[in-house]
Amino acid sequence: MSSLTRLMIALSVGLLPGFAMGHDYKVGNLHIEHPFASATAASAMAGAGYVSIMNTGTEDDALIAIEADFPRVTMHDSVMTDGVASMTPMDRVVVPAGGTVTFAPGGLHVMFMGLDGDPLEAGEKVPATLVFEKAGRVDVVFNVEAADDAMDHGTMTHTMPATN
Ligand SMILES: [Cu+2]
Repeated sequence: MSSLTRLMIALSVGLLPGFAMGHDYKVGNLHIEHPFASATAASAMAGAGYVSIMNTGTEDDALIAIEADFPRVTMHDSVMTDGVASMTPMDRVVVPAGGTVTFAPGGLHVMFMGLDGDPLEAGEKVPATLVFEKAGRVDVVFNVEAADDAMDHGTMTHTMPATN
């Protein structure tokens, strides 16, 4: 999908009521704070996205899927073993009652896979849908931000072409 198409989708999403109030979202008892993705190298095959989800309810919920316009979108956890980082695919990420789950560099992250020559660029908006077991679906926008080089899991681990 071209940057222009993404931009047009972002603009139309921006017209929805509530969007201009701030970069956070609500569905049921879940508050979704500041979804963002790291800008990637031009040759990157995948990018990493991050978000914080707070559950103010009295029942656990779980994030079970993230949909976006990429060949594949998955959730990963990063585990450091003897100084070597490896990624574990996650089918569901529990958002405990009264708790907060934070996707952040070095830990849980969303992977936008199959960029293939169309990198994530700072300032770009990536529309996505978060799917929760109980609360259901909510449309969000991941803001692409300049990568923090020291912590850039996106560039460090997701550029191996053979892993597509
Ligand atoms: Cu990953």
